Amino acid sequence: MADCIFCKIASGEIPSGKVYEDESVLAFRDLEPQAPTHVLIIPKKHIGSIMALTGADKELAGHILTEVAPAVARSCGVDEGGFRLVANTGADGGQTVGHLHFHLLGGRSMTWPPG
Ligand code: IU
Repeated sequence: MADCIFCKIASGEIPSGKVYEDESVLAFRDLEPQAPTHVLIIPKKHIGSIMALTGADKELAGHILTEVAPAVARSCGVDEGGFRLVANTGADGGQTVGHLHFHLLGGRSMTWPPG
């Protein structure tokens, strides 16, 4: 999508602190980290949020959950200590960028409930 900043990051038009990339997914360091490890995992194709996922995205969504997130956790060294994977969705969910992204946060103890 032309005016989507995460589409521009996915295409390389805007540089990012890349930690993982394959043909359909990019993971990069959040610009305002909320934990020692704070990585955003995004599909390269524009999907607005979890609510915009369709049946055609099952393989992509499964790939992110079963392969990419664990690989990023391992490469960042938070797989054994644990981490949080969260997709803020919509206004009440705190989503500020309208391109699906999973926050992978680790390197410190998380609290619950979130704010
Ligand atoms: P949210 O769940 O939509 O609020 O998360 C958006 C995140 O994207 C937030 O943590 C920002 O710090 C982060 N981010 C970024 O890393 N690089 C950017 O260019 C922009 C936002 I815009």
